[in-house]
Amino acid sequence: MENLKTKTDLLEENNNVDTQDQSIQQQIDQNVQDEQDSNAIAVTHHVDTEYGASQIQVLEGIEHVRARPGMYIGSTGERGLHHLVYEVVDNSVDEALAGHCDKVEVNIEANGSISVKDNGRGIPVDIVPKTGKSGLETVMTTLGAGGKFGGDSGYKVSGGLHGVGVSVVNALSEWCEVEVRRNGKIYFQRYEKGKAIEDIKIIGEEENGRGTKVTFYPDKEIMETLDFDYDTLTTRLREIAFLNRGLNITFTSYQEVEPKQEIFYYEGGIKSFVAYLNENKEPIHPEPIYVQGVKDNVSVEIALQYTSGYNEVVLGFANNINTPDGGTHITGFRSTLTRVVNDYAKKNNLFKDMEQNLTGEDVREGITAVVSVKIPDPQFEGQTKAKLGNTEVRGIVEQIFSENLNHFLETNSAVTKLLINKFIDAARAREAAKKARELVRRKSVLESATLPGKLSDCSETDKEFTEIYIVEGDSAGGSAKQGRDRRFQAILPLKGKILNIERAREDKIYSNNEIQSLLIATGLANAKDLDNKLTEADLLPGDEPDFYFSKLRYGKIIIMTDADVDGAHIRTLILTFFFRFAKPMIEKGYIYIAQPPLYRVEKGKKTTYLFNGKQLEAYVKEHGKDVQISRFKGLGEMMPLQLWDTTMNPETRSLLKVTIDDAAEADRMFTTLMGEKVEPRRDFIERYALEVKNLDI
Ligand code: 0RA
Repeated sequence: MENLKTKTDLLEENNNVDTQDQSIQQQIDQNVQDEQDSNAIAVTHHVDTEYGASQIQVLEGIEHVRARPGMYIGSTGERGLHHLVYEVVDNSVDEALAGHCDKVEVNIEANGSISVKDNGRGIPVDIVPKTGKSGLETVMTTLGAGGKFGGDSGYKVSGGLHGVGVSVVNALSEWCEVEVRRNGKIYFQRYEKGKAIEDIKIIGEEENGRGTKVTFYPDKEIMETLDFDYDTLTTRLREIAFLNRGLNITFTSYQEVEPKQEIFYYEGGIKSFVAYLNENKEPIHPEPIYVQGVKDNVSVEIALQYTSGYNEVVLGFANNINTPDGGTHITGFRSTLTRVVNDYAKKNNLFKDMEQNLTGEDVREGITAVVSVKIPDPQFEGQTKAKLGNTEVRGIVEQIFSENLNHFLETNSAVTKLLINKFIDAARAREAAKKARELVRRKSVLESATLPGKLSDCSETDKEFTEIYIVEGDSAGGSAKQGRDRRFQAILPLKGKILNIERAREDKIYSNNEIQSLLIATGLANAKDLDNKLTEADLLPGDEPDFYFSKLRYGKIIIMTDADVDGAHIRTLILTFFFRFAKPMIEKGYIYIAQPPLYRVEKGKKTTYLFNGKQLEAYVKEHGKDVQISRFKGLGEMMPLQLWDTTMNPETRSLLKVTIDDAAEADRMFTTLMGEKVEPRRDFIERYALEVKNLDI
């Protein structure tokens, strides 16, 4: 056993993995709540005393944010950095939702700061009796004041990561400046590390001027990185514009030689969102179906459009915040869709020889939908707070959606017929798929003693320690087999290019040999889940969260393909399979990508392995022209020991963990790379061909 890695070794080795501690999330919310409560109490106690007392409380709050930033913004890494921007933007979006603003400008300034400017009413500047300070200073320096203070918007989106308020951004900024246009004047105040360094002052006049501009420069003593990612911000700002019809968001980066700018404005709102998500798919009816209504202060908007494909994309939002784990709005949407379609089809005798009702899965085949609700007091539940919990929302969504959907079906008979036929097809395919799946399962039960012939299993059975390498082809399989540590590493070679999931229906997929090997070897064939493709969103409170994973045979599934275009293609095919058919595997962090080197360079007696052209260029620059370079054509070409040293040895390798940061973007990417249309794929590949960049899904 001496060489077998200890549990902690194996767990600690994911050095370059961006993991998010989910339990922290609950602490954050509790903490923000506590801070708000303690502020509220302090303020009440000191109503009539002087300024000083509440000032102390305020400072304590800010010091706490600076001492424990992770508790407020989740992390101080890239993710946390971007949440600072969202927090500030959300304040402007709140103002827009209240109907007072229709334009937001976000800039990455040349000096690396971020500015967010809106044309709303401007943060009030008069003295707040409770704090003895201006409204502006109160909002900027008191934890939780943003939400409690003023504002008559029906909905407080107050998104950001946790709706922590702009004072948290201020506290985590080296400096922050706010300009308010109000009462014909321009007010200004500057803060450093969360504290005002001067009184609010008037710096000019502007007749009819209105709005707020917040500029902040994150504190490098606290944040691990200050590099804002243009694409990340673009994606989120575009999403906000889709979710708030008519809102104009301009995003400009002045950090480039030529300023880079995007303007997001969608008259169609989430209808445009659905059209955008379907851009590279083949819609089977021209316009997305759009439904909207308000009941008991809950606003519901739904847009959906069916495509010729087989995947389901249903994105849920509550107050502009994505709910990847679903919740009551999504439950209401799904149950209504299934019920209304079945009722309609029965009433109009469209079922012909069908014996059973259509299932939820049948009526969601090929659907792209966005369900967006806005409610006064959203409750986010679950480990990652990614699920909407408000029970009243389900009934409201059901009522608004069923009336409108029924009306649509009754007044659009051509589209309706097309859809019902698609659903009936889906039901037939489902039956066929069930048989194919059962076959795989039976195979896995019958042959469990003899796992797929080409699997080289490991001897350890505790999956805390074990990992399976999925490799391409027999020769790579051979090298890996010899290079591995057979105690905890298993090897499964797949033959060439597995079936493209994106373009095949389920029954085909499950009868494919390579897919069957993959399912049986990993133990996924026995996951309960395969029957209904449950995702975590469907788990009920109290459900055993890891029932899906209990049959897995390994703790890590590592995709190891050649470091070339073909290898990238095969990797994408395998990832597509997991993304479409076993998404929880990705969500729970079971899937990894191995990083084999592309070059070996020798200088004198020293051998170095390099992973891409950039590294090679840098190496050659540093070590002159008298180095020997050899390029690996494939894994099969590497000596087993080389493969172990560079790619498989937990002590020295670097693995990439596959994550899904943005479900919508991930879906678009898979469609682009693997879908029906050739042209968008070519565009994508040409665009990224030169940037040897890991697809960060
Ligand atoms: C509270 C009250 C009022 C406006 C705002 C807050 C406000 C905050 C932010 C943050 C960014 N942009 C904003 N715009 C407005 C208005 C009260 C009134 O004028 O009656």
